Amino acid sequence: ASDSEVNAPMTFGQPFVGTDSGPKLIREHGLLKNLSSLGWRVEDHPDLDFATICSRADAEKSTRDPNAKHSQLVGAGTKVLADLVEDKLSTGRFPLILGGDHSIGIGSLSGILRARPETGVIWVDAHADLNTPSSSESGNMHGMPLALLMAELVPDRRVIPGFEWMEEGIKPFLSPDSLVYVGLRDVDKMERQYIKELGIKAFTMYDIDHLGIGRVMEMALSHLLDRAPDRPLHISYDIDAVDPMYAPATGTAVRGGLTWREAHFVAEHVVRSGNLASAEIVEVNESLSPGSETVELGHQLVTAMLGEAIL
Ligand code: DIR
Ligand code: MN
Ligand code: MN
Ligand code: MN
Repeated sequence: ASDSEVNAPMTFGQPFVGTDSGPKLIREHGLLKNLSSLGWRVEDHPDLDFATICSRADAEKSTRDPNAKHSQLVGAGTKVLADLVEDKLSTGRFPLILGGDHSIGIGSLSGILRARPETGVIWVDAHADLNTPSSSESGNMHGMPLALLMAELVPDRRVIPGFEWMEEGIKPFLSPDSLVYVGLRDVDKMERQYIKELGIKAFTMYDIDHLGIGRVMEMALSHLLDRAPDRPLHISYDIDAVDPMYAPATGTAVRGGLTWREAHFVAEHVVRSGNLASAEIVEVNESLSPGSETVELGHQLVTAMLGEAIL
């Protein structure tokens, strides 16, 4: 099997510096060696340089837009990421995307849906990331990636400065029934309404407490795979899904999250389906809790998503 590691150290989707250190730190934990020993032929990529992908003049235009902060930068960066991910998939590789903040999901998913429109998505997160520029209370684009992928929520992305590219070629839209959430516990009022209106399958921390992570993951995969057993799956793993006891080094930590084992189980169970075709980990920001085990956990979750099992 061939794996392509794409490093996407985006920071512009949220307010903290340091989110760009994720790819470097996770690799310093020996990621490439682990992946090789799991049998992957790893094709390593230099970090995407998001600060220079977008011109300074363009960057200025959206820096203070309260509805979609730094949208020119996020838009320019995710355009490049989308092209790269699409290319990797169409040449038969497994893209592993290391973020960066979760706004990179706009790019990863656009590329994935262009290459394989039937993909099902598992979004592991404390948050729903389903705000539109007008519903968002923060204006931070890491809270918007899924809304920008759904025609029902943002039918024309070209109105957002920096996202003119999103109507080019095949329109990559994610159907609400191709998405399942795991780990939610901090959902904004409008996001709650969208989840209900669109009928998006969501497993919150309540469901995990109630049913256990085993049953929840079975139900999550059966939602995506029962009617299409061969469809590819993508997992987008926000480290803030995990309890801050284990993953404090992230920008928007929320108490009451996944335990160390539950976090691993999510990845391990998705791998066992045999359908996983791409994976992403985001929002590791070491500088917010230096010396914590967050990076180690991120590294372990990546190796679990790439197939490491206990036995
Ligand atoms: C909040 C927080 N819903 C927002 N979102 C976060 O800003 O839209 N996503 N932190 O990861
Ligand atoms: Mn997120
Ligand atoms: Mn989150
Ligand atoms: Mn977050």
